[in-house]
Amino acid sequence: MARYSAFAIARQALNYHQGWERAWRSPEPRAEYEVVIVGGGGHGLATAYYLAANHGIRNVAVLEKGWLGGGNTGRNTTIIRSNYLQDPSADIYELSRSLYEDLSQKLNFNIMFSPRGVLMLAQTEHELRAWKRTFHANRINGIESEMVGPDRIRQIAPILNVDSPRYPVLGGLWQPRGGTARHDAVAWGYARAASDLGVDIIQNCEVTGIDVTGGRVSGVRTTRGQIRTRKLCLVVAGHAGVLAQMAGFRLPLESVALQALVSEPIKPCLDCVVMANTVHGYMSQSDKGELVIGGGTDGFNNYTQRGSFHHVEETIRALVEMFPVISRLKMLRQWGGIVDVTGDRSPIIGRAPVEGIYLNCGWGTGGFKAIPGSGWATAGLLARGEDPVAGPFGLERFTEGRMIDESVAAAVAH
Ligand code: FAD
Ligand code: PYC
Repeated sequence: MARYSAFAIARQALNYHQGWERAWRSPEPRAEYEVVIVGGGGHGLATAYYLAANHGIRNVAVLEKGWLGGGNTGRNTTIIRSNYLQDPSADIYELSRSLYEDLSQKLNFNIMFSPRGVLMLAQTEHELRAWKRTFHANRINGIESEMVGPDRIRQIAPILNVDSPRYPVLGGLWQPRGGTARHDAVAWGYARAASDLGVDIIQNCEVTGIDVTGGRVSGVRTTRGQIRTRKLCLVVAGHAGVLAQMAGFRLPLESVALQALVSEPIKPCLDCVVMANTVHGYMSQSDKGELVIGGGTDGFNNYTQRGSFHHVEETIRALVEMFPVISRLKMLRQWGGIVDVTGDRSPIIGRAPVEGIYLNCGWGTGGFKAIPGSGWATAGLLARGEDPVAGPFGLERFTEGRMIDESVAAAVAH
């Protein structure tokens, strides 16, 4: 595939940009693959890319029922940070964050990684203690984060109402190399690079059944025919339970809608990400000037990809309290995604109860930041049968009682 560069843009400009080739191939599905990945979101595509790039396994298909990134990957608010509490989480989220640093160069695709800093506010004594504990855990795990007081917070985010009468800001956990990236570019960048290495990316291909023969996976049935495989990786986020049911097992997950909204675009006024978990809302500003706003999950399980109205009201009320200057802004659009939430708010990466089936799911409200690290670890698991980073996240932790409790770090109420 031709390399993207400033010279390529100049060359194409001479030809009115008529000569660009398609970013990834669109092949017909073959009858059999060494590895089939279901789900063309960030995690599925990154897994396919690292299988090819790190392990030389290229006989791989990614099957996506809609379009790439049309699930949660293209619907999230793009916060990237690694300030988690538990050691296994520190390993995977910091691996991920560090891979984001030069991902644009590695993939030759501008994913617009912007390490603008993420600030998580403490507005109660309890929250302050929780963030201090996380800060110390971060230090032990070599993750750069900092406890900051109200004066420093005034400098970091001048439009923030630090002296808010209901919940004054007492401090915060600041991760200076956290930030954002362009979500769909992450999916497209991995897709293009994986396709270039020989991975078949097949859109509009819904998996409707999973064939299990003698306790082992033998293939999938899809809207574009049957495909044989002995290694099947399910990476379908909110639909993980549906796919598990096709293979005859259940997962400890709940699927709920999480929603976000953006305001009309305004001039730059906020150059970091701020999360206010006590009042419950978070906000950043996109390069286009829109304020990107998110709140909590719906209180009931559903597959609507919309989210309920009362959450919009609650979230806006919280953010107007914290950022009074936004009170007159108009909302531009609102949407939702179906997130797959586990009991300990940590993901599942590991083998399924059916031989040959592997799982990457349970990222819940926080998996965008994890895409590179998760793809790296899942590819290792598929290629070698085990992976040091993926290891602790196996399904067996729920029966062995080895929870990886990240209910505070998950940051979004559910
Ligand atoms: P997805 O991107 O959902 O991909 C799964 C794919 O599987 C979909 O494209 C779907 O179409 C496909 N699929 C489903 N069933 C089938 C089938 N039968 N056959 C074929 N394909 C199928 N995380 C953060 O880290 N930071 C944030 O700021 C953040 N904000 C969020 C805000 C919102 C509103 C939402 C909804 C989520 C947010 N998240 C955030 C979470 C993050 O978006 C997800 O954890 C992550 O994108 C999951 O990626 P994925 O590849 O696993 O799933
Ligand atoms: O995981 O940081 C996060 C997050 C913020 C909003 C949704 N998820």
